[in-house]
Amino acid sequence: MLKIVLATKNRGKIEEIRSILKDSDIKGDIEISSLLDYPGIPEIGEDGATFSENARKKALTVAAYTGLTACADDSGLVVDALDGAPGIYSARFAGERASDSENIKKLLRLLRSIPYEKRTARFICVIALATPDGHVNLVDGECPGMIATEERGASGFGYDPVFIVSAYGKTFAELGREVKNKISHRAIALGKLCGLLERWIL
Ligand code: ITT
Repeated sequence: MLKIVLATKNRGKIEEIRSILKDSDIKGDIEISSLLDYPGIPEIGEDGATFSENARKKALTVAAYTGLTACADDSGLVVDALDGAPGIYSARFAGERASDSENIKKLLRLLRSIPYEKRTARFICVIALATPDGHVNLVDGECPGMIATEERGASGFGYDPVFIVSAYGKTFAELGREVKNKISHRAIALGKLCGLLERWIL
């Protein structure tokens, strides 16, 4: 049994990662915990210039702290009309401790005058898997879409109520967990991670 600690306190991420891994071929071979089980761990500063640098740092720090294999997700929303913002700053777009709703409000305000066809965006997710002895593997996933003009739907977290998946014409928050977890940036990255873990464990 491989013990993996998810290097995050974000409940939205934890729920999605747990649920996707529960449906995978390696579900019987892994035991998942998260930073919610390690409340004493010091805050990890996200000072990298890319999703990959931040994911790598979070995974290595948590693997060293816990002595377990650690899996870190660094993700965010890249909006073309904003030159890639909020990008790696997605969690703190409207300020250091900003809520999801404050971040969404700022995004919609900045895009106020941008017509629908120019509101193209994508979610990016980079996942780093690190061992306590300092080895790191990186996988990634992307999901293209459009930014809505108002919030729609109640499922998910973060920017889900304003991210429209073009193929469905609905936001992630309207599509719900089951669909999101099949097509999201995180689902794609985790699919690759499972392939990697299968070769490790099985
Ligand atoms: P950890 O660093 O503890 O994992 P965090 O929330 O700070 O938690 P990130 O730095 O990776 O995580 O920022 C990711 C932000 O991007 C997240 O807070 C959301 O605002 C947004 N985001 C990422 N994936 C998303 C998704 O699937 N749906 C909606 N928003 C998402």
